[in-house]
Amino acid sequence: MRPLLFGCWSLFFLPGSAVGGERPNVLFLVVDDMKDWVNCLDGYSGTVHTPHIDQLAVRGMLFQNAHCVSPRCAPSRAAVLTGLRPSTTGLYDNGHWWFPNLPDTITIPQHFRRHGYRVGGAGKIFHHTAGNHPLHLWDTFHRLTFQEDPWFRGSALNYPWSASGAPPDGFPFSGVSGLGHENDWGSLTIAAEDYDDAVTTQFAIDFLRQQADKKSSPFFLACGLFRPHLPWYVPQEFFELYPLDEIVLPVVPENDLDDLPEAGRQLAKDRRSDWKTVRKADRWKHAVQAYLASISCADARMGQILTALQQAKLADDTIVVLWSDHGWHLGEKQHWHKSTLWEESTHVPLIIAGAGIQSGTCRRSVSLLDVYPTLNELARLPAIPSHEGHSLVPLLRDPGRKWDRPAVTEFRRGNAAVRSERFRYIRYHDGGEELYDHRTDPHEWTNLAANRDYASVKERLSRWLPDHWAPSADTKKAFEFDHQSFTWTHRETGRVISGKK
Ligand SMILES: [Ca+2]
Ligand SMILES: [Ca+2]
Repeated sequence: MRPLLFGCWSLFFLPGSAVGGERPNVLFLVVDDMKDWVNCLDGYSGTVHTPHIDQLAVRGMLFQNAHCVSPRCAPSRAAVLTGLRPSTTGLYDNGHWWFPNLPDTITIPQHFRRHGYRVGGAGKIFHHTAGNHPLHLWDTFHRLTFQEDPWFRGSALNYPWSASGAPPDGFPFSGVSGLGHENDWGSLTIAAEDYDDAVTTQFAIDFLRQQADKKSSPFFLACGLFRPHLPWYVPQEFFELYPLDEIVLPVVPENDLDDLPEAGRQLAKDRRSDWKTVRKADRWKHAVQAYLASISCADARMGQILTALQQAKLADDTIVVLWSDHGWHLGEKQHWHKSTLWEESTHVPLIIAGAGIQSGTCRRSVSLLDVYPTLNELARLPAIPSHEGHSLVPLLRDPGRKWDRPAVTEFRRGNAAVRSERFRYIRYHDGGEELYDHRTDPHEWTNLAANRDYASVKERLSRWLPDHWAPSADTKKAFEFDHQSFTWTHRETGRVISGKK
């Protein structure tokens, strides 16, 4: 398929200012758990304030139908950064960390570094923040630090829910007991600049300021913001953007799950108890408010970074790519959290702008797996033959061009969704199926999988399902990790993987 679609196309097109001159810089912006509730994607029924994302979308190409490769942090990020599907790598879930399993894989920052880029990073790029995030990949890196909370500071892995110790004063800030630390929300009694994402942002801004004087080598800067991931701790000013009486809750039909196969019902049920707890405390609107506030906080941080890029006079020479690792359910399909194969979990913001990329919107169905090959082509780096995504450069040039390739999202071994421009087809490991027609059913309420009129649609989309599912990778528990030397030792084979080679 690839030669037919692409041929020698790329030989004739390179974006604007990158043609023939210096290689473009790359600003790689990652947000965590941000669904399509940004203003320019219109996923939220009320008003969401995302002026900086909207501005970036106006400046570049907004992919309106982009989907994650997997609806959880670790497998989604591993797929984007390695260019390989979970069904190929066996990295299916958050316990499967890419680094100890695939230490020789060339990830995006490594590929750019090998080709002369100065590579910097800050925040959450890979999952998890420490043991899966070797610093030897980067020229400079600032780890995600949860400075606002004494629980976080004490953590060996610098991650909130692995920490122990006394809860911060005022916990639970949401006023809902029984949700656990990870699920809390509110505004903390610290300065806005001390929040974790503000610290990450400041590092990115400082990096950009330093590059303003360095015209000799291009840079690749990855900046990973943690919000709107839980806990939804953001400064009060972002809560104030969303008066409670203006919050619009998702519509959740009581019988929505009746037409689901058993495997679908099970996914919907996973962690529903958190939603029940929230509703029992009469805090559903408050939770939605906190999620929206977290989106706006991330938007503001990105605005600061993009302003710094302009002030350093680097905007014209820098490709900006913005993506979220997956979406989130706030009650849709009676589900709370992520980890499903429905639109709420898979549909994400994806914008590519700068360095001569034209302004526009693209309705074609694309995958985050396409990010790596796209960046390679834009920066004129060698393509990596094993990559399973496809460069979106043809769509950057002509967003309305024919594009028959759907986006495939995989979740755990044997479950996948195929999203074309019009349909979503899901098949679970036990053969259970769902089919939704977005032309008439944007909320995916009516499962058409048993409707014989759609047999040919199902057949056509099912051809894109993985035909092979790799065995599950080793979980982090299969390894002994030495934090000081950043070395993983496989408990059974004795194989040693060093993060400082
Ligand atoms: Ca995530
Ligand atoms: Ca239904």
